[in-house]
Amino acid sequence: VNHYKLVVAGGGTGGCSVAARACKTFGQGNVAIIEPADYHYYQPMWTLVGAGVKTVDQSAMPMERVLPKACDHHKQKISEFDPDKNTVTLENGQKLSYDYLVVGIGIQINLDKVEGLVDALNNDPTVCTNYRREYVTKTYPAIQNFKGGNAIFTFPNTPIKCAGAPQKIMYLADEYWRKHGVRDKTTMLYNTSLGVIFGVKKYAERLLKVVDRKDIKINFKRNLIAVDPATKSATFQLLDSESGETEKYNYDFLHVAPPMSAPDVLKNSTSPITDGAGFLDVNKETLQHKTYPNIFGIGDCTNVPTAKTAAAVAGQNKILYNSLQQVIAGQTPDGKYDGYTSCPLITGYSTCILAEFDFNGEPLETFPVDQGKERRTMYHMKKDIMPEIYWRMLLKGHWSGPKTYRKMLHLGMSK
Ligand code: FAD
Ligand code: UQ1
Repeated sequence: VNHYKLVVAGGGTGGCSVAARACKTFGQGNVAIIEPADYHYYQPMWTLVGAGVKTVDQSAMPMERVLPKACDHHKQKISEFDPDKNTVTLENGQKLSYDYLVVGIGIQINLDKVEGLVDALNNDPTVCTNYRREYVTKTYPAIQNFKGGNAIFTFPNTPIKCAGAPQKIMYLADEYWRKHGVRDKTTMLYNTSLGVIFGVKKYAERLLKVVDRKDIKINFKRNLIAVDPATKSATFQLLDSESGETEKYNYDFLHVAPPMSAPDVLKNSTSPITDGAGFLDVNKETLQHKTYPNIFGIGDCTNVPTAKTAAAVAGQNKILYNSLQQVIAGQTPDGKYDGYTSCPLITGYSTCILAEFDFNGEPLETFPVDQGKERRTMYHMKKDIMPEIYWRMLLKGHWSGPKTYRKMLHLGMSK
């Protein structure tokens, strides 16, 4: 059994940002990072990849280039957590033991939970999803080849990462189809499992205006349960119907936001480390595990009750690292994560509503302007500036969100 002072599970946004901080102080050979993937993807770019603004290669970096040099990289998947023995088992059977464990293994995408979806994604060029590397490159050709008819965009009946992404691609497609003369031959539908367009009232009100202006029809409480590429039909469960009624729609274009869940490996831990829904059970303010004080969690795999985004990881990584240092020093963590998260709601090829909010769904805006307005500046921030902040600062452990800037820009008057 190899022993490490710190094991970091996952080399995604959260894992990298914490490992980068830890490697500086723990030194060579004391930190292991366990990550099976060949590439690290900047997933927030995938909306723009789907819209033909960026290429998928621009969102990719070889994993070796983003993981801190001073950590030992195990290119493996974790197959089991054993929190009582302080070990993790890798897929090759090797066990690693740790003093401290940080879990950042993301959220699991369950394509197989929608009947026929995998078949449709593999064989029907009009069905796409920006949520997966292997399918995000289908979206733009599908938009370009669309000649009118029914275009349907879905939102699943589960927690998802970046809850704005299912509608951003819809606004981009609308603009594309208007420019290319097919929009007047098109019915656009947003079929969402939710009862609202967005969870924060201020931005929901503005988005309803966007949908109205673009003549998109929203059907609330519709959950995609089956896709049949042979008949080009999509079946939705009516979530308000007690008798389990369904509705069938013909599609000529279908963008799916697939169902997601906590990773199975967390639920299969030898002793429970998750909450009832299967997400890692951590204190939402300190990110320390509720029953194992030497375990910490970051990002999409935790039950921190905020929108699951890279922006939230930015708000969390420094707080997690401080908690870890306090525990090592024998102190009680006193961090107070406020739930900061952000969703750049792209509403077209040059506009964006920059939603930023906290645990209470209260806006927590960085700039001293009304960010609920569609703005060109915010579009450029999202397209050109955020990737730089991500690769150069967040993954290197130098970005803990815009809080300092928010305070400065609001002359100290903001939370
Ligand atoms: P991830 O970055 O997904 O990393 C998880 C890592 O764990 C992966 O590298 C994976 O290979 C690894 N892993 C999984 N299982 C195991 C295992 N068993 N053992 C070891 N390693 C494992 N966020 C924003 O802030 N703004 C946006 O505009 C935005 N848009 C988005 C658009 C799309 C289409 C998508 C898909 C996401 C978007 N996001 C956005 C969300 C953002 O990408 C995620 O919230 C963020 O990457 C979460 O970081 P994480 O570290 O929790 O998980
Ligand atoms: C952010 O910090 C972040 O993480 C790097 C994102 O993920 C890509 C974001 O989308 C946003 C909006 C932020 C917040 C940063 C600023 C400057 C408002």
